Amino acid sequence: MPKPFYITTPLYYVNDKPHIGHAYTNILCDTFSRFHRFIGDKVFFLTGTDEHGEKIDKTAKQKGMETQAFVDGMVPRFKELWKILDIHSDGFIRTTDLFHKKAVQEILQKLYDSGDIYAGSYKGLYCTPCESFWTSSQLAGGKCPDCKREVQEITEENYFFRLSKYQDWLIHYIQEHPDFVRPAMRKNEILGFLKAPLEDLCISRPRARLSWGINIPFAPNHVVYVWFDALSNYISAIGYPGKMNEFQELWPADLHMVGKDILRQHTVYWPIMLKALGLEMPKTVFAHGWWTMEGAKVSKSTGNVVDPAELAQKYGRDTLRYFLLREVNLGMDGAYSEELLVARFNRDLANDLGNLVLRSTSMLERYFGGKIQIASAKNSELRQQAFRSRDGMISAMKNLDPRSALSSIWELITRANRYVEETKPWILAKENKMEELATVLTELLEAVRYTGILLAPFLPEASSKICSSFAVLNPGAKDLETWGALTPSTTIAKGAALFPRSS
Ligand code: ME8
Repeated sequence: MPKPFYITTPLYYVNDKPHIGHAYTNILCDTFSRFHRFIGDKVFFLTGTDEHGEKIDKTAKQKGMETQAFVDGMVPRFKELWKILDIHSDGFIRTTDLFHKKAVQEILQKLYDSGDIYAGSYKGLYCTPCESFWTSSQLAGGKCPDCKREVQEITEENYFFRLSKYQDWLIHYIQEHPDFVRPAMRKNEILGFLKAPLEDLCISRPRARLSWGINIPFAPNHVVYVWFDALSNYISAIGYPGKMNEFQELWPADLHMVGKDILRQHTVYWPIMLKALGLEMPKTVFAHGWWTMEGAKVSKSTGNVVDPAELAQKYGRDTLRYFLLREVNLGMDGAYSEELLVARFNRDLANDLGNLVLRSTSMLERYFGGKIQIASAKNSELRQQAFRSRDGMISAMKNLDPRSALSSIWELITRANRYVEETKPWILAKENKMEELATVLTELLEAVRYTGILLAPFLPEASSKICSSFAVLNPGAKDLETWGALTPSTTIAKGAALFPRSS
């Protein structure tokens, strides 16, 4: 039995509600997990929330709330958004889950026992009012870049993780496994970063400054650094270290999808943590680009956020998915604007796809009462295009390229629309060439059926509407093996408009 495809999103900070950037990563992972189910794989899709650390503690305090009560109130906002966007994960982990905290403590203890975590002292420039450490290059005129007050050099007892010991191993690993860090430009970026000596990572925070974190078993006056805690989720969520049988069924992860902002944590800290624990490396860490608005990253801190739930409500969740998947090459940044989204909606969804489905089902109804008259041709041009589109979609998705996958599907949609223009069924009807008309409509509707199946991983709602007209349940690659499923006994109901234009 092949191992299930294990795919993860980052765990999002719960200091604010999710925006379009978070929706993007989850839509990507949802699409990849639907695709793998589509081709017959078992899948485990994990997402969740990152709830410890200074940032969240501060936000809760500013709101005058207990931190636990604050995070408990924020998590449903993420879950609700995933529901609104039709995102189905198999697991949802919170870093405040008890089993996760226990796993992190066991991991810490293991690494302490093996000598990869050691006690040392941390020296840095600290701004007391902002509770932040700064490096000398970050200072503004020698002062805190945030509040412009004096900083002090302080020394703290802390615990460190021996990244330096594994630097040479990591460089070789990345070089020898071209699929480990993708896209290639991010692999080069991280190899560039690894040219300088890697410093050991401070993985503790003194309780005196921060108590909202996981206790370190061998250091009662410290809590663990939030990144060490959060990264461990990818193994704790699937059973490490308590349920090793379950864990072995899923590990290593096939795909960690992350934004390029957290590349270093996932391609330096994380692989070294795994190596030190004696675990296998994930197959691929893919860093996608950023959605920007007016040149700036869409982000909570700049406040230029777009609410994905509102967009889904206004234009439909398939439209939002389609726009995000189609507009940019995976890995590159994309400029977000509502005008671009509306343009995609009008051109690709309402015109190309919506019209194809509506006019072909309407013609079958008008001319033949919705009944297919004859079987489809064995070797038509539409059939050849359909097979090309299927093969193109599948290989693009295996190559982590959903944009090309959609282009392949649109080649079939475009070809089918052109087929209508070329064959002019309304003229055939007028001239009473009913046999020719029956052939044309069968070919056309077969192309629509095929398109509906191909779209399943990308536009689940539209796909299921199309597929249900053709009585295809749980569409998958298995339904794409043959051309000619339509027979004279098939009746196809005219569907409602798939993408009615918003006013
Ligand atoms: O970094 N464009 O959480 P976070 C595209 N808790 N994607 C974006 C984006 C944008 N403008 N803004 C955010 C954290 N994202 C940590 C992760 S993992 C063990 C811990 C997406 O809430 C993108 O996936 O800041 C990015 O990596 C992630 O949200 C950051 O989410």
